[in-house]
Amino acid sequence: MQQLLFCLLLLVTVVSGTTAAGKRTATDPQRRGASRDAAATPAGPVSRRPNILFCISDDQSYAHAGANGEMQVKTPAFDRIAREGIRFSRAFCDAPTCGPSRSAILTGQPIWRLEEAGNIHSTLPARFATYTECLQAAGYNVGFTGKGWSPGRLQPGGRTLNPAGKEFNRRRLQPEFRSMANKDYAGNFDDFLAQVPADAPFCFWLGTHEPHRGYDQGAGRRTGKDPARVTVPPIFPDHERVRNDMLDYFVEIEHFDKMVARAIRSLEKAGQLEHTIVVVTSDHGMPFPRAKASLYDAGTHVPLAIRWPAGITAPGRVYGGLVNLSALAPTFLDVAGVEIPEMMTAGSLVDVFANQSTVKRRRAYIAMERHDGCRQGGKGYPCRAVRTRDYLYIKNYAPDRWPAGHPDRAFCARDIPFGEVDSSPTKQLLMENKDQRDFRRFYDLAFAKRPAEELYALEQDPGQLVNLAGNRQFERVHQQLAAQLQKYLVQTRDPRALGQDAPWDYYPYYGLRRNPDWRVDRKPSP
Ligand SMILES: [Ca+2]
Repeated sequence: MQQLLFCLLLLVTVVSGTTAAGKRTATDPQRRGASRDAAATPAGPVSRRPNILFCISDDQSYAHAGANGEMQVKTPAFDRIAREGIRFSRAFCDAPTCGPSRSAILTGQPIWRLEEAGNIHSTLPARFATYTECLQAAGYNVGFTGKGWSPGRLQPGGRTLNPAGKEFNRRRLQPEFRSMANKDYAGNFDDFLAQVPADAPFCFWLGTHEPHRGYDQGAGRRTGKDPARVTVPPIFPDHERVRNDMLDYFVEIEHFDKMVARAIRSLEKAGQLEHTIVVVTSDHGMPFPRAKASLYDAGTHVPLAIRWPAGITAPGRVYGGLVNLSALAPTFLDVAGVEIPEMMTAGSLVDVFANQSTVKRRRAYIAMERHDGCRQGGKGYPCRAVRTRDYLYIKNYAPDRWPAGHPDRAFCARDIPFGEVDSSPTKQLLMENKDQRDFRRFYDLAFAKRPAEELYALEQDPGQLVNLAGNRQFERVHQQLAAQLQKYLVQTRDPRALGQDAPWDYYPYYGLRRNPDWRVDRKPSP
């Protein structure tokens, strides 16, 4: 009875714009330095703070989930969370690269505010608060399995524990295909649940290594999928090898979804499902050319579904506002009634849960600095983008550099050409056939240098193939978006937009180095 009363109370307070702790929600996605109530007190003894199960796949584009329209990917768990919660149709990562995207999720800040953490194979400095630490300090039991904050090194940033929480990775299994990790993610979640003290709320990060490459070639066909039925994005040639590459990627997404399904069953068995916010998403888009490690939708538009019976009004909705994944950190703190640190510039989504959106989320912002080490001297590919419902505007700060990495593998730490793009049958197909008429266009889309500004009109060009920057018909939109992007970057203190020294080209690189001669340049003395 007490629980029922609390659920009702929570619903009322969420709808009226306050949390269980009586604190106003932080619903402005672009707020900066907004004053906050100091009330960090968790809800009282009769109240029940929700648990959080955060499920994140590694490299999955928006389109590739059943509920988002791809019928050949079987994702019943994602579909259920969407059906019984909210499906976000315009959610974007903050950066299309594992480490920086995860750092933004944990800290609730865009990557240009995170110093070293703006690069992959780097560190997350301890001075940046994470939602996991804040929840732990407020009495939550916090853990993770699989891929948490990664890849990088903790020690240079002054940390000893993975920012995703205490590690639970002891249980192993024999995966369906060799390319998959042998971690029993759902079993590890069970181990975590078993040690949560009775009545303590918990926060768990279930991060799979799938569908990150490599793949078991032919896995898609072997599970009965039909290459002829694949929807080939317009950024790739419609070719058998591409279709099969995509099927193999689908199989790995299904592995992730099966783990989510098992974790949900565990919550049900423990009687915790109704008290748990379940989030299912990915760190960024598919590991294919012109996707991962690019600011185009294929690299940045991600699946996102959130289920929370006690706090989501009118479940089964689709929310079409523009959302960055960095909004999750302040959201988790908000629902737990924990104070949101001043430095978290992203805004909470609690008003979306209440179906009383007071904030018009018209823009998402995306950025990249150094992804892999694939240019001479450790140079990255600095770029920023603003995505609206109708347009994508990109600013490339160093258009003289190779966006997908240098063609000469001698300049790549991993010793591969175009090192931003993971090796794959699709990449290989483009490189092998670059001199053929039918392939050249796709090769250039993936690997050629790009102009300083790009503008795409999504209604007529959802694949983002025709750059309209410089087209007089779109001059006004172009200027507006460029000004909006610049304004936001200045407000959130991006060194690049402020014309200050941008440090990312000179931070250490802790990734794999197959090429012994590759190194990061020393920062020139002022
Ligand atoms: Ca990733």
